[in-house]
Amino acid sequence: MRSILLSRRGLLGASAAGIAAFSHRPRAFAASPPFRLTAGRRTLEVNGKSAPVFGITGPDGTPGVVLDPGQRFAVTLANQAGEDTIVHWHGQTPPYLQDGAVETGGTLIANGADQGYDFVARPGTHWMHSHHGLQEQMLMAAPLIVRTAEDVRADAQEATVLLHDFTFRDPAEILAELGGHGGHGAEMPGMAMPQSSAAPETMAGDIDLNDVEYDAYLANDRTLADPRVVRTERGGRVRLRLINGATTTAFWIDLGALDGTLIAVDGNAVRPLAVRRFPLAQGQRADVLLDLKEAGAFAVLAQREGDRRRTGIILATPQAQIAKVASEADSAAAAVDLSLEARLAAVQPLPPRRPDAVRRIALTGTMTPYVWSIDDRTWRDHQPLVVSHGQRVEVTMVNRSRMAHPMHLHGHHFQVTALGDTRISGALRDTVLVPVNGSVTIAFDADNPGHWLFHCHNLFHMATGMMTEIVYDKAA
Ligand SMILES: [Cu+2]
Repeated sequence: MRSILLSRRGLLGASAAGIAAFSHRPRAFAASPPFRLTAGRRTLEVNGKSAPVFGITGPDGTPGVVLDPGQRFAVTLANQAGEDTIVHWHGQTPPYLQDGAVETGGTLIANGADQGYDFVARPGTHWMHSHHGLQEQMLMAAPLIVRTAEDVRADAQEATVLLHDFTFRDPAEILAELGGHGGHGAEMPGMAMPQSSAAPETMAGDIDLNDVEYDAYLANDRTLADPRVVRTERGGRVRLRLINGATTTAFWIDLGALDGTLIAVDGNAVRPLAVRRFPLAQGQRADVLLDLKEAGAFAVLAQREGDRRRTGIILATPQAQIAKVASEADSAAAAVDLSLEARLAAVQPLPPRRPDAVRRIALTGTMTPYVWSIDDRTWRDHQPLVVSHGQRVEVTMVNRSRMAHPMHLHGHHFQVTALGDTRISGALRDTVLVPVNGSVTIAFDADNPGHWLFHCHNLFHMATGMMTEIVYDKAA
């Protein structure tokens, strides 16, 4: 098994052997030239079968990028994927033309071409993924970690875990079987679509879960049959950087025997909270501190909501025996919910201020026909949320559909200010779950002018149209 040793007190140098993917060893300071990322193709072995997938890798072949404190996001993205692409820097707050979304002014990168990016990096656990077609389903996703000076000083080994849902099938075929036509809602509203034969969605009372069936669930490209093993020190401290990069799957993170302390969500510090099992919706991140008091091997698991299937990695102290962990839990997990959200509080909340602009949107759509929308409009007929530069904006999202939607706003981090009718001073985030029959209110400062996508992070919901934009020009 390959280990993913990470820097502890900066002891591991660049030449340390065995550092494979997802290493956090500081890379050379890259003030110039820009860090080079390649969006390319690779082959993954899953369930004993090889599968062609995409990947986004740095010069040393490891996925994604880890930036040092103060380092700019100065990146040249080389497209070697064999087709057009564009990559979104999820969690970053760049000028909007560098956001990585064609719909809001970004430029598609042709195969063989490069594109440059240069902006102030926002610290935290973030990620990058294709924002073109269904490439994200084929694993065009990678971590984007920006460390703070405090992270570097902290006596903690860092381990990044990128979760994914994996299929051997062509994602376009899955979308077609769902009855969706893609292209952000090029379908005719109200047109009868065949009901999906591919995805017997899990029924849990009044709600639909898991609209796509997968062949495997991956943590750092591996299943539990052959998981990533992170060697740790006994008595050591580990900082997990968990990223849900799955396209349609929400997970329950299960720390098993370990007591965790949640310290950040979506790259933003929260008041430390003791956790053992908590939800992580598509697009969301969570940073968790673990103290390995005892020697042994400890699984960090991610179990699919409404299902027994799970994935994960193993933390193992030296010489610890690593027992096999079953790929299925004893019982199905519940649907993800707002149980964690209600307990989160930002370390640096937005300054108190009355909102200048208040908007309310309904999350709409159905499984049959498979069309997802906002205010019953797909992207093709979307109504932009127009606000003004400098405003405090509050948006209430009311879920009128039978599926939960993890809603992501590009270019901003918002504070969760109400769950239903209950006001909270919640976490700062860029992605929040809006459960069935629920509503969530968020507030943000309109401090990054441009056009910003605001969409469901279920890839197939977005592909069939569940997307709008927030728009404001620079104040004169
Ligand atoms: Cu959705």
